[in-house]
Amino acid sequence: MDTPLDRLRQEVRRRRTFAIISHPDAGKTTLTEKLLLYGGAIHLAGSVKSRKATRHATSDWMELEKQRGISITSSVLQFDYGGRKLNILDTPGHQDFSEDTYRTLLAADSAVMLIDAAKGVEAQTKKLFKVCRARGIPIFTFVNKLDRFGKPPIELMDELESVLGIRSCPVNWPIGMGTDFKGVFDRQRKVLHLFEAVKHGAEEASAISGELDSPAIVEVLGEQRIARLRDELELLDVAGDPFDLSRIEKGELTPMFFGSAMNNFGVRPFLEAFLELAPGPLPRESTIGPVDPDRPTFSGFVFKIQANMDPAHRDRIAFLRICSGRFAGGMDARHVRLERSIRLAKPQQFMAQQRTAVDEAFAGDVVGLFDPGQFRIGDTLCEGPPFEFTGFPRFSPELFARVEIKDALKRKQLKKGLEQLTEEGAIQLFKRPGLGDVEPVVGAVGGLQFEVLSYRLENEYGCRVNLARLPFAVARWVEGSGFNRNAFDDGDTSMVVLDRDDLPLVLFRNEWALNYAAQRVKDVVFRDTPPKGPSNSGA
Ligand SMILES: Nc1nc2c(ncn2[C@@H]2O[C@H](COP(=O)(O)OP(=O)(O)OP(=O)(O)O)[C@@H](O)[C@H]2O)c(=O)[nH]1
Ligand SMILES: [Mg+2]
Repeated sequence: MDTPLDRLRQEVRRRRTFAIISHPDAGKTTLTEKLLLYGGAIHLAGSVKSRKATRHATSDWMELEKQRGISITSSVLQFDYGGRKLNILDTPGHQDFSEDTYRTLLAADSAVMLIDAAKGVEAQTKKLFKVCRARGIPIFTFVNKLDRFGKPPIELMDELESVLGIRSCPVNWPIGMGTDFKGVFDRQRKVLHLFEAVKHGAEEASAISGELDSPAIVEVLGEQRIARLRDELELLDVAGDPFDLSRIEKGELTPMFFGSAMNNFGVRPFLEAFLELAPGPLPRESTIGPVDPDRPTFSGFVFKIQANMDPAHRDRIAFLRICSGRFAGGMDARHVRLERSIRLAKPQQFMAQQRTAVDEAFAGDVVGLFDPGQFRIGDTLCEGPPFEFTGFPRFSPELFARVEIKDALKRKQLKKGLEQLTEEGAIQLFKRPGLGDVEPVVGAVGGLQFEVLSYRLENEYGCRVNLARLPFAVARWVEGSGFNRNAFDDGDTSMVVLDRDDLPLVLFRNEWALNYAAQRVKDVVFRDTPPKGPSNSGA
């Protein structure tokens, strides 16, 4: 009979947790939607931006995402496919939302990097690739939008090497592009998949598969195309890197796929190969060394907090990546930062906005926990002696605005809205010393975050605000006996604010102003992250 440890190992082994990353607009949300379609998790795929507003992509659930047709916040989607349990993390590409993307990447064991065939490797893709490479996780490349005319596949392989410094190994190879994109050739199985378009890509595309010389294939493609394909394949065999799983696992070689997410072309071949090649849950670094997923005691970390996902519930959800063991509903776990034990309700499984309670979850899974305000990004939960997961990226805000309320009667809603939305981590909330909750200051890394904040304050809390931009660009926490608030608070070159733990910070106009101030005062230490308080606060 299976012991609990055997069962844990089996469950862990069948999990695949991955993030989809790229520059804006390459098609992450569209591909995610199609993976759900092929995985049987949805029966009709929605689209990111459809004027007829038929059905929206599942992972762009937020009102503002639907309106703008862009992803603003990362989405968690779970489903079973072929005996595997998939946790997909669809991330936003826009750099103003990249904090969320960076944190979400910590929850993934591999990444699917999308490349727009016409645009090649773009700026934001480059940054995200570096983060994945630094973690040493395998990166799978999906070249998208082959239904449009783009760069030749060989050129894209070169670009991966010259821009990202990674060698690639095409697992499949496209036949034609643009309106002439006919299908992909599976180099390992030596089988061709030819596509037939389905209306708007809402349903699965049908495909005929066969060997290169099968009469049905020759009839559709013609001798000439087949001859060209044979030449290209020969060239790849000689010039390309051989398939090498150990190099893929180390992130030294990227398996490459081609397709059109919009038309569902190449999605199934990708999904099937990906599930074969992608690693299961990997160990995570912590204060007690790497934590193995098979470790029998439960542990995990919070990498994301989201308020008001479901308008009917108006609650907050903390997303937990389980790093080891089994999570059962009703269990007690140690909340390491708060130094106490808490009871965990049933874990919630997510399909973007929709949730279902499950009785248990295992290492590798991403689950949601109700958050009455007790979680922060970076928090560790564990059974047994306390330890903390490490390596959380911290961000220092560079843009600041004063929050001015338009209707003074809504002050209560504003306070609640600001507290809850800033807990999500994308916006930091500061108070002015002595002013309490009046005219608080918010800080962010990306300007669009302010737009999202004011939209959500109005939409989710019924509170209209004006965000008056302040002329500061650098925030430093200050410590030391030499710190004199008044000397820094002229409201012009610098300004003093307090963070959520009432620790003082000085906002400066620029680095120069900071350096100038630093030279003139003694016994003051300036830090770009909070000096004490919760470690790994993340925000
Ligand atoms: N022609 C073509 N268009 C596509 C394809 N895949 C996606 N698109 C379109 O490209 C646009 C962007 O797609 P999204 O899926 O929102 O891209 P994204 O990478 O999620 O974008 P962000 O989340 O905002 O970073 C949409 O208009 C899609 O319909 C494709 O295979 N072919
Ligand atoms: Mg998206």
